[in-house]
Amino acid sequence: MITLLDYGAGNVRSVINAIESLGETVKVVTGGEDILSAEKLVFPGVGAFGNMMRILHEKKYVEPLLTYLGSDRPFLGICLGLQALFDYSEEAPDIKGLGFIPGTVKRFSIDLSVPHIGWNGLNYKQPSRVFPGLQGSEKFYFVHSYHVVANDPGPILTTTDYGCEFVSSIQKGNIMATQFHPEKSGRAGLRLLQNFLQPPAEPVRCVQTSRKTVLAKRIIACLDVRSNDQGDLVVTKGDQYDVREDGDVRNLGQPVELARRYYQEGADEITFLNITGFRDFPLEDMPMLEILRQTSRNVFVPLTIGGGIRDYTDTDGRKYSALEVATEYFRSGADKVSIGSDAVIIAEDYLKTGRPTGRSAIEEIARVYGNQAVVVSIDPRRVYVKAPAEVKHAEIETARPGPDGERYCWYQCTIKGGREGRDLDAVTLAQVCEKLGAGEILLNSIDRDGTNLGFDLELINAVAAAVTIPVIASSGAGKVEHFYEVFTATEAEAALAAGIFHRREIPIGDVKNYLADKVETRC
Ligand code: 1PR
Repeated sequence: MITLLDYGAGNVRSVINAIESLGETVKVVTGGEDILSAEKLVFPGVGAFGNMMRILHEKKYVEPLLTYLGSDRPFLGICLGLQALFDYSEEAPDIKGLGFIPGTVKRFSIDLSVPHIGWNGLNYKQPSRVFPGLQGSEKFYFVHSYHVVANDPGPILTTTDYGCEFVSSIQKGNIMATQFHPEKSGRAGLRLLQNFLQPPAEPVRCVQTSRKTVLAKRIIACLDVRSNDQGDLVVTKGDQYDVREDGDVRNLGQPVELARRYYQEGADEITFLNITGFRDFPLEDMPMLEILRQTSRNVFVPLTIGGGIRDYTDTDGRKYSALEVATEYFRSGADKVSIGSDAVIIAEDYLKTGRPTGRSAIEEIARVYGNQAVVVSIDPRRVYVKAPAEVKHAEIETARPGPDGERYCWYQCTIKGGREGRDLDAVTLAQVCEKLGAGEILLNSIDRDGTNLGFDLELINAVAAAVTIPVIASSGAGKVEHFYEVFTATEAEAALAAGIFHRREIPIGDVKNYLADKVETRC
C-alpha cells in the first residue's frame, strides 16, 4: 500500500494512475495520522511553493511530515515535493519550507526560456536502487521555473543542465525526491517509479552518456475534439479551421484510442482541444472529463486540455470560475490547461488599463497551479498591409507577399475558433499573457492549419522573439522536413501536428528518426 499526499493542487491523478499501473494500491492522505502510519509515502507537489506550504500548515501536515522524514521510511517527493524539503524558496520568501535538507530554492536566472519545460537527461552523481534498468541516456519530463540549491553536495543524486547545472534529484537514506516527473516520463519514468516501489537489492550507478544533458525539442500530437452531428465525441481536423466535409464533421477517430496510439508511437505530449468549448460549458461536457480520466490511466506523458476555460454562469444562475473549470480538468488527469478565446479578452482588458486585475483566468490558475500549468493558445490569421505604419499592430516584413503584392503583414488574434477577428495582434497577446503568468504559448496559424505547407516560420519568429516563455509551433506540418525547419529556423521548443498523424501519413517515429543526429529529441 502506497500512501499519497494530495494537498489539492495539480494532477495527482497521474501519479495514482502510474503507481496503480505498476500493481500497487494507493491510499490518499486525509489526515496527519495517515502520514505517520505510512509505509511508503509519495508526495507529488504541483503549483506554487507558497500555496503548497500554506496548505500543508492549514491541514497540519507539517509536523507529521517531519516526523515521517526523520524516521527514514521510504519517501518520494516529486517536483514541489522535492522543493518542499528545503529551507525556503525565492518563490515565496516569507514562508518556510520543511528544512529537512539544508539549502534553498532559486528561480532560474539564465538566458533560456523559463519555465524549463520538456524532456532532459540526468548526470548521475551516485549509485541508487532507483536506477536499475536505466541505460543512462533516458530523458525525463521537467516542468519548473525554480530549482533547488543544496548547501552540501552529499544528498545530490543527479544534476541536469539547462543554462546552468542544477540538482534534478536528491537521495538521503530512504528519502528520495526528483525535480522531474517520473509519472509523466514514459517508460523510463515508470521504471524509476517501480524501483522506488519495489526496490531491487543492489544500487546501480548509471553510466554517463554525454558530457552535458540537453533539453529535447518536443513533438506534440494534437487532438481537436468535438461532437459530430450524431452526438459522438470524435477527433476531427480542420482545413484552415473548417472541420466539415460535405456538410459533416470529419471523423478521424476516437480520442482515447488515438491518444494511446500516439503515446506508444513516442509522442512527447498530447494535447486535447475541445474546439466547441467556447459554445458549451465544458463541465456539462462530462465526456471530455471522461476522455482525460481514461487517457491518463495508461498514457504517461503530459496531457494538455483546452477549450472553454473561462468564467461561466449556468442556466440556473450558478457561477463557475475558470479556476473551477481548470480544477476539474486537473483532477481528471490534465497537467496543463490551454486558454484560447478568454486570453484574448483578458489581454484586451489589460491593455485598456495597463494593470492586471489579479482575477483573470490566467492569473488565478497560475497562482494556484503554477505558471507552467497555463498555456495560452493563439489562433492568428495573417492580415496584409502595404506599408508598415498602416496599422498600430506589430507588423513584420514578409518574404511571402500578399495577394496584391503587400510586403507587410500582422497577425490578427481571433476568438471562438477563428470565427471572430479582434483588434489585437498575436505578438502583443503573447507578451501580455506572459506578463499575467502564462507559462507557454501554443501558436497556431489559421492560414496554415491543415494545409501541409509547413509551419509559418515568420509568425513563430515574431512571437518567440517577443517572449521568454516556451513557444509551441503549430499548424501546417506536412512532411518530416518541416519539423527540422521549424526547429532550426526558429526558437520554437516544441512542434505540434495533427492531420499528418491522424491520417497515418507520417508516424511520430518517422519524425524522430529524421531528426536524430540533427536536432535533440527524446528517443
Ligand atoms: O477558445 O479557449 O474555447 O479554446 C478553443 C481551442 O480550440 C483553441 O485552442 C483553438 O485553437 C481550438 N479550435 C477552435 N476551433 C478550431 C477549429 O479547428 N475549428 N482548432 C480549433 C484549432 C488548431 C491546432 C491544430 C493545428 C495542427 N486547432 O491545434 O491541431 O493547426 O493541425 P495540422 O497539423 O493538421 O495543420 P477556447
